[in-house]
Parts: sequence; C-alpha cells; structure tokens
Amino acid sequence: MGLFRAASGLARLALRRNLARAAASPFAGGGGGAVPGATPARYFHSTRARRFAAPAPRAVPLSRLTDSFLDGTSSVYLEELQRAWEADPNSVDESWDNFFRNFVGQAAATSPGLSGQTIQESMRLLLLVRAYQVSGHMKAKLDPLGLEERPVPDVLDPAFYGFSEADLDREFFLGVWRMAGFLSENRPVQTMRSVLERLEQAYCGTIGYEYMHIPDRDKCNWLRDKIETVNPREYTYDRRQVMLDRLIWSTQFENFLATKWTTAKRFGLEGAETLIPGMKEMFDRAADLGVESIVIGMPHRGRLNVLGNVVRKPLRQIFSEFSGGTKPVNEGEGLYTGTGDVKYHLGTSYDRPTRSGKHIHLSLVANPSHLEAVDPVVAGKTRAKQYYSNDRDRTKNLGVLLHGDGSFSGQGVVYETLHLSALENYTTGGTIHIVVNNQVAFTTDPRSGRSSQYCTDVAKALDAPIFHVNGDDLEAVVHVCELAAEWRQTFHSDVVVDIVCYRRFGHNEIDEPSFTQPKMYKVIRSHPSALEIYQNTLLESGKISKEEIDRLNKKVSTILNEEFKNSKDYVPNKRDWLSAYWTGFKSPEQISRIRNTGVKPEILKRVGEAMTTLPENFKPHRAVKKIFDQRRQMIETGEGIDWAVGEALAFATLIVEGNHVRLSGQDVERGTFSHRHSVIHDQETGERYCPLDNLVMNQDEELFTVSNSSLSEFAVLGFELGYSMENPNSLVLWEAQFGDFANGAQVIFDQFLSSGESKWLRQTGLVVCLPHGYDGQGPEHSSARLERFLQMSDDNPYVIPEMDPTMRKQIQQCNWQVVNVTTPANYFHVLRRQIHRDFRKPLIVMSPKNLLRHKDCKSNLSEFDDLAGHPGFDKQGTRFKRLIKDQNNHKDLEEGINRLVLCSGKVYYELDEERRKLERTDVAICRVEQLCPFPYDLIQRELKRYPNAEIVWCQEEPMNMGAYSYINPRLLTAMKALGRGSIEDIKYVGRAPSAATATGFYSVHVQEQTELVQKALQRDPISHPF
Ligand SMILES: Cc1ncc(C[n+]2csc(CCOP(=O)(O)OP(=O)(O)O)c2C)c(N)n1
Ligand SMILES: [Mg+2]
Repeated sequence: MGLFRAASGLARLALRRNLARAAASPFAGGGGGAVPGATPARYFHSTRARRFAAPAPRAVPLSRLTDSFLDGTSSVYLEELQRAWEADPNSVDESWDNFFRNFVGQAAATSPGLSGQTIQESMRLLLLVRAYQVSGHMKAKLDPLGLEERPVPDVLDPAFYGFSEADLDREFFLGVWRMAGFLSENRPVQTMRSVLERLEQAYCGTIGYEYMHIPDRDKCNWLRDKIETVNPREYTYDRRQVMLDRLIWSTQFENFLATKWTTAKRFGLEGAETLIPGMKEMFDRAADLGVESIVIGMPHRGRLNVLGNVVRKPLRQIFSEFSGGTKPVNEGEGLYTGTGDVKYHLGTSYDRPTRSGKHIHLSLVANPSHLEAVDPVVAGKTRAKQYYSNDRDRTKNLGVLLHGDGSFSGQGVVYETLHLSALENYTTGGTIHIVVNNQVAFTTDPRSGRSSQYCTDVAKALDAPIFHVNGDDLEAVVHVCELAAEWRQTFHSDVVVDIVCYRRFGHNEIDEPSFTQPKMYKVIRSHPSALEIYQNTLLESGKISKEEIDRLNKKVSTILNEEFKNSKDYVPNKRDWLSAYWTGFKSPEQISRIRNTGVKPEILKRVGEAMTTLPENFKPHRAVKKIFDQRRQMIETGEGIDWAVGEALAFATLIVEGNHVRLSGQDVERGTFSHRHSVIHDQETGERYCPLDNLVMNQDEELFTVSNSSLSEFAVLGFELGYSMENPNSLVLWEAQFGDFANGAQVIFDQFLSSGESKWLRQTGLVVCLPHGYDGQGPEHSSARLERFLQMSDDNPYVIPEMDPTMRKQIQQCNWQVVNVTTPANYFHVLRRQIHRDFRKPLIVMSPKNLLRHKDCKSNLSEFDDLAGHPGFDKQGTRFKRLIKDQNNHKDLEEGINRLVLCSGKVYYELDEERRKLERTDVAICRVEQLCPFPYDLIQRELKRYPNAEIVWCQEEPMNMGAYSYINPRLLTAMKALGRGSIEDIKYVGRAPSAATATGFYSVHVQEQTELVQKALQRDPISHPF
C-alpha cells in the first residue's frame, strides 16, 4: 500500500512546496476537494499529453460540506481558539467547545501513549480522513486498462499534513463522532497505519465514491456507513455462483453472435460484460425493496445483450431478427408491421423472475439512434406508470437509463432530463443511471469530448451520488449496482453508476479502432476478459471449482446453440405493442368508426358551472375575478364562449367521463398569453386553486394535472410523449411557449412523434399546441414552422384515399394530424376526438394568439352539444369540422361565386372582415381546419359548390413556409379528379418567399398583412404566381 507518494520531478517540487505550506498552515488548500499544485486530469486513458487544460472546477470548501468545526483556517487560529477556550469555554462556538472537550477529556483518559500529540496533529489526521472521503475516488483504481494518468491529489498524501513514515505506527486521537462510518466506531485512538488502511480500502479500491458534494448530512452518513464498513463485499458461494453464471451468459452471448454473424453490426458489449450481471443484481435488489416494474432506456451498446439476458426477450427471436428480420407474415387483420427499425433500436417488455423468486416487469423503450433522446421518454413513461398503479411513494415503478460516456457528458438533453427529476409533476422518485464508460466515443478521446473530469459530473448538479467502478471487478460492479438500488428506494432521487470499462473492438464490429487509439488497443489486445479474471480469482481463492465453472459454461453454450437452431423456425407473433391498457385498440389497418364528440347540454352546464365557481373565501386578483365572472356568464347564457372556456370544457368533459388529462409546458397554468388561468392564486394567502380539480366528488388531484414545466422543450416534450404512451385513456398535451421554440425539441418530432408508430408500432395521442400566427411580434414569435410538420406528414399528395365515411381509414393511415382550428367549439371537438376513437394519433395544433380574445372567435354552447338542430349538428351529429364552409348560407350550387378563397387559421377573420367591408358577395371563404390528412372529400364538395370560382390559396406565412407547398399538390389532385383545371389554376396570395419567418418591423408587418388581405379580395383576377 503506497500511503506516501513516490514523488518525482514536478510533483516532488509541489510536495515540498505544500509541505512547507502545510507546516505553516495545515489547513491550507481548503482541506479537501482542491488538488493544490496539480492539474486535475479529466480522463482515464490518454494517448497524447494535454497541452491546454480547462480550468479546474472550483473545489467546495470542506467547511461547507458538513461539519462546522472545520471552519478554522490556520493553526494560529486554532491555537488562539484553544487558549480562548481554556480561559472561557463559552467564548467559542459550541462545535469548538465540543471538540476541545472531546479531545482533552477523551485523549487524556484513553491512552497515556498520546502524550505529546497536539491538537493540530489530530486535526490534521481528521483532515486527511476527510480528504479521503472527498477525493479518495481520485486514487481509486478505476481503469481496467491501467492507462489512467490521474495525478493523486496532494490532499491524500500524509506528508501534505506534515506526517512522515515514522508516524505510521504512532497512535492518534481521532475521537468518536456523531457521524456514520468508521469515525463513529468506538475506537477513539488508532494508529495512523490502521486509519489509512481503512481509508484506502474504502475509498481507493476498485470503487470510487463521489458523494461529499451532497449537502444533506443524513444522506452522506447513510453512504459513509455503507462505504466505510469493514468487508462490504462478503458474498456467499451461491451468490458468487449466480454472479458467475450471469457473467458467463453476458460473455458467451456476444461471442456467440460474433461467431455466427461475423460481419454484422451489433455494437457489442465486449469489454463491459459485467454490465449484465450488474443490472440483474440491481433489479433483483430493487425487487426485494418493492419495485415491481422497471422502464429501461438505453443506447446501442450492448442492447441485444440486455434484451436477451436482462429483459429476457426469447433468444430464438433475437437470433431470428438478427438473421435479417423476417417481417411478420400477414395472417389476418391487425398484423400491421409499419416500416420497422434496425434490431438494436427495438423495444419490448417481459415479466421476469428475480433471484428471490419475485416477479418484475421490464420494459425496454424503443429508441432512435439519437443518443440520450430516449431519456425523458423513459421518465415520462415511468411517471405515467406510477399514476396508473397508484404508486404514490414511487417505489413500485423505477426508471433505469443506460448511457455511453461520450453521450452522457455531451448531450444537453441529459441535463434537461436530470432537472426534471425533483419537480413535483415530473419526478419519478429517482432514476438510476448506468454509464457504460468505455473511455471513448466512436473515435473521440474523452479529452476532446468533455471539459469535466468525469463524464458523470453533470449529475453532481443534482446532488446525485456517483459510484465509479472498475468494470473488470465483477463483485465491485454488483456491489455498486445494489447500492444504487438501495439509494433510490431509500432517498427517492437519482443515482449514477459509472462502469469504467473499455471497448474490446471498434465502435462497431466492422470498425478499426487502432486507426485512432493505437496505444489503448495494444493494451486491450492482451487484456483478459472480465470473465477470465473472475474465474481465475474464484479458482485461486478456492471459492469455486474448475468443474463447476466448466459446467456453467457448457450449459450456457448448449442453450445458445439450441436457441439458434430454434430460431430457424421462429414465427413472429402478432405485434406486441398492446399492453393491457391498449386491448381493443385498432391498428392502421383496422377501421375505427368516427364518433360524435358533442356532449349533453346538461353536462356542459354542470361542468361549466363547476369550473367557474371559486371557493367562498378565495380572493383572486381583480382582473381574474372578472374573467371568471365573464366565464360564468358565457356558460349561463350559452353564448360567446371563448377559446379558454372551449378548452376547459373539453378537459372537463373528458375528466367527468373518467379520463386523465395532463397539460404541461412553460407557463401553461396561467397561459403564456394570460388567457387560461387554470390555476389561480389567492392574492392574500398565495394559495392556489385549480377549478378543474373540483369537478367530481373526491376527485383525485392528479386526474387533472396542469403544470408549468422547467424551461426545456426537448426533455419536457419527450417526457409528455413517454407519459402519453402508457395509457390511451389520457389526454396528454404539451404546449410550447411560442411555436418557434418547438424546434428545441426537434428530435422528438422527427424521431418519435412523426415516425414512432411506423418504426416501433407504438401509438400515442399526444397533443402538441404551438402558438402560431402573424401579428407583428417579429421573426421569432410568429411562426411555429407549420411547413415542417406538414412536410413530415406521410399522406400521399397524389392519391385520394377512400373517403366514404363508413370505409374511411385515412386518418388512421396517416402518421399524424396537423390542424389550425379557428373556433373554440372546433378546438373542443378536436381535443375530444383524440380520446373518442379506437386508435391514437399525435395531434399538432397551430394554436392561436390573437384569436384568444378576438371578438368574432367565439362559439355558442349549442355547438358543443349533440342536440339535433343545433348549430354544429349536421347529418352525422356534432363533431370536429375538418373544413368550415363559407358562413353565408351558400347552397349546394352557387354559380355566381367568382372566387373561392381557401385558407387556414386566423387570417380567415381578417379576410372575412375585408370581404364585409368591400361587400363582396361573390367571394366564398372556406377554412381548412385540418390540413393533414387533407380533407379531399370536403375540398371537393366546395369545389363543386362553386363551379365558376377562381381558386385561391391564401396564407399569411411567406411562400416557402406555411401550408402552401403541402396544399398545392393535394388541391391539384382534388381538382384534377373533378376535371377542374391544372396547377396554374391555383392562385397564391401570401407573403413572398423569405429567409426569416417574419419582419421585425411592426409597420412593415401591418403593410404586408393589409396588402395580402386586400389582394385576396381584389376585384381583378389574381395572376400570382402564374
Ligand atoms: C445525437 C447523436 N449524435 C451523434 C451520433 C453518432 N454516434 C453514434 S455512437 C456515437 C459515439 C457514442 O459514444 P459513447 O456515448 O461513449 O457510447 P459508446 O459507443 O462508446 O458505447 C456517436 C457519436 C448519434 N447516434 N446520436
Ligand atoms: Mg464510450
């Protein structure tokens, strides 16, 4: 045990300097986290020297970490303090009083050999103890390859405190402390050697513990107790045999794939095989502590191994899919296969028994290639599981995320997700993070990949404990995996396991790693596997026999070979996306009838009343009170219902029908535009009141959840997506502050929302509200980039699908719906439609800003009900209108109409006003409320109604944006089918093409807007663009 460092060169110089400094001031350097004189390395292996170090993160002074008695910063101070204490014990702080009393009292009583020892010496030793707790991990042997170039911090060197070899066998007074760990043991006097041995064993073995950044003393003590205990890892024969068995499975699985599919990409786990036994032991421990269901998110590395060995997806199925992925044969309805995905992205779920005979449900969430994007999705799904299983203390459902070292430190969504972890409406009671830290990201060394010392440093912002472990030491990996499960079940917060390992081959199996990491790979080539290491350790210590090892190996290889044989005849089952909640839901191939979404007038009145009634003594803001009075009037008179009330009625009616409604996003409680007021605040007490929480007797407070989110788009949208996927009987909405900001979550739109069903056969009815509309607020607050959502829509622009209402599957076969609705009633119906159907589809809403208060953007309550004869009730009943026809009571044939203006969104109201002003009775204006999928039938109905009309598409967005590019070919297809002209007959009115979404000058905006509205109603024929 090298307790004193073999200092050389620069280090020796630094040591001498520090010794001198230490002699003058034993507390110099903050006494803990700082590493004086040394540049902290931020990587383990290195193939070239670092020239420019990033500034080291500032050390946290010990004094702030825990015990107040360490506040003193010099021996002079200490001596003065002691003199003052001797003169008057009350003159010093209580903690110092305790210290001196303790030292003088106990030291004298305990050992006569202590004579001559000074308080300073005892203090210095205590500081050394503390330094191990803070920085011991810096000396831990974490890198299996031994390539780490981390200087050991001076604070871990006894010489730094003025001790020499001669002091090793001297006895020192340490006292008995009211803290966990070995200082609390009743051994106030110990030799320095025994102290150091314990510290080295606890902190500098193959596990490096980082926990002293946690400000909570109880949590630190809990960990200290576990860490500083004698012999923390005494496993029985049986446990060792299970661990070995699991490691054999993990190792042989990769070897088997490698021999059977020599050139296939599988992103193997070789070099990190201990992950599998680690995860399994973690899950077993979690199950022992009450966990019943685990949601897992993970990247490519080792995914097949996790699927096969942890989640227990049948090996024959994995092998069959590996052999080229047989598409399921079509043996009847409901075997929809979508476009599929590569094998290492697919998700699945299974029940599996644990070591102690319990059962645990494991689901691996499908993920795209985009690293870490699945993190918030897993968190959201876990949270939803907790809601639906009434898991109030969040101990039954656990989220586990696996990460690569490069991704964990590099991808911002990691930080965004971590910051959801303790928020009331987003917490899952702690996620366990496991980093497969193979010390390289594709071809990039850590020194080029991050500025922090460890790849896990981001988690320190959350006060999560971090357990770094040498991936070659199976028992150590298992130990920290179990500890992580215990932490999570005890403290209900995030924890990180950082398995420091290596990648035996290239980034994937057909990649050559020596091009870029030659030195590392030279070492790897002759490095034994974790399995070889563990087998040898067990053999050498006589803990298991060679015969037993052979037997286990043989058993595993026999099963692998049998499963391989069986995979040849493997017939894929029907799609497995239907969890219990989804039974009866239809695939895109199975027709789902369109239903009415109107609600009985008495229910509308009743919920309307409940949602506008405030508790008696509640004192809302005056302006809010007025809004609620107006709302009440709207309900009572049944007239002039505005956007916010329309939305609240949709939520309320869904809630009383027993559905869960959850709306989340930045400032959604009040509403960015101060229109929603779904939570109101008592102006005197600050108390909150949510009317929609009080619709039914004893309403569960989470049944309706409206929640301001953190200022994140990527993680929050991902979270809500995951939430929406768990149970179809929930309306889950995410609202962007302004539609523009949605691009911060682009990965979720591209990789999950628009394509998830097609790739992974998972449905979601998530609603995304994106405030959109040109009202002169400048380039960043006008456009939700409607064009992008439409471009991602997969309805064929040149084929009119079956549109007969009894046969129509158009909306089921499209990847999502994009709407720009213009009335509160239509918004109400489009939201309710999300639930009142037998399938789920994402809904993108271009939501309004100025329509929230527009005098004409109002609906009557009769448009929300389902009474025959009421406005809104047509031949089929009351439901969402995909297109709103001209409001002028036109007949089925209007030959005198000269122009049909088709538009979408709030520009309608401006066009209508201009038309009224100009008294243009020969112009019809129709609103395309649902842009995607395109309402061919209704468009054709209008085309037929106005046989002589010039056809105009009018939008307020620039020509290269908005719906124009989407509408054009579809409108043409609709026209051609009716023999009604060519592409040149579609006239465009709107802004000219532009790089920026909108002008920043208000006056220019007004001019542009006026011009486009006037142009759409000009008397002369429109000649643009042809
Ligand atoms: C968001 C994103 N950017 C880039 C990539 C391309 N890519 C795939 S794997 C990889 C390296 C990942 O390194 P690390 O996280 O350390 O995992 P490892 O492959 O080493 O297990 C990169 C850059 C990606 N998949 N996703
Ligand atoms: Mg890596």
